[in-house]
Amino acid sequence: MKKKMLSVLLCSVMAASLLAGCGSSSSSEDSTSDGSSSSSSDTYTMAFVSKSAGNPYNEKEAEGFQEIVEAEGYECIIQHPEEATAEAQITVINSLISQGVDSITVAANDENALQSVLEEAMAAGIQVSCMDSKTNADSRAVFVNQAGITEIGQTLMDAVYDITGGSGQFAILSATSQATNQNAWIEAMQEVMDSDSKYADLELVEIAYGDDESQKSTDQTQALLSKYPDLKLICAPTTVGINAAAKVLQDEGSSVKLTGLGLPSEMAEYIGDDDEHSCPYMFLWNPEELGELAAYTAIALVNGDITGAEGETFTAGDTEYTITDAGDGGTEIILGPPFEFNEDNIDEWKDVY
Ligand code: RAM
Repeated sequence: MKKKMLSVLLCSVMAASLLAGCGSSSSSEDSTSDGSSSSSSDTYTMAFVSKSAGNPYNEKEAEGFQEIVEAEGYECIIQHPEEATAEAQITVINSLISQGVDSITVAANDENALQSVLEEAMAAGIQVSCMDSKTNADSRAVFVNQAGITEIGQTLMDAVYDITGGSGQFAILSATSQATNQNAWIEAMQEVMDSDSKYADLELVEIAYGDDESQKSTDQTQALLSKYPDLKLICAPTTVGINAAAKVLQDEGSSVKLTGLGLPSEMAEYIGDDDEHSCPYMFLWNPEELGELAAYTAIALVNGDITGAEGETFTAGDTEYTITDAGDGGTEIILGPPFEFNEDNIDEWKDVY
């Protein structure tokens, strides 16, 4: 760490002397949050800041990110903030700025609250991008998005419609109330419901927030069950929430069904289309592949291969991606469509992620 500060100081002196290349490399000994230490070298340092610690989904994103960054010969710093809050991420990002990293990829806990710290990072020459959960357009070069927002909203509403038989009460168990990705998906679900009279007999009774904490998600599930005796289904667009709800519903032998976005490795025992299982089917994408794509994106940004502008293309592994309009004044790169996990394929996937 001392050595890192020295390197930052040295870097500033060099910049003041108008020597080229200072901001584009770093020589450091950084401890990653999982305790591993990246080696000292003269190369770019790429950081990933997840939503929070203790969420296996975030760890899988980080694994994919780190694997590609290191395979491509760069240094990697992974930071999992203590809590899924903007404040916790601001602390971490401030520290990354002082360390003089070259790129920061963030899964944002809040769309707008990170703006000033990320603008500071960009002003210091750091390439800023998002994955999984975006900031506003002014606070990023580009967003690496797992799947189209409308597509996820439609997919979840189709599942709600199908599993409930098209009528009755359902609730949403989300992550935090500020989470950009969950809020966008929930809004897309509501737009789908409003756009077609076929959903008119479905009633969304409550959006509850488990804050991507297991115990809080369990408590929120129990509260929904006691508040709404006629509830037919819970839709949890968060891997932490769906896992907690699945356990409550299955342990209690509840007739309330569940769908949403879950990790196959955590949900295998709850997936099945019978009374013994709480979740007939659910969806996700591969979080490791999302991390990998985010790493390729950050690398392309620091190397100047892309700026994040609409229409630019770059290669990630064997695949060529095109940067598109994200519809919020900024741009995005989409990994692919969400994938359905059900009783026929869950055994194949539960050991994959
Ligand atoms: C949780 C997080 C993450 C989201 C997944 C589906 O792990 O909230 O941001 O993408 O669920």
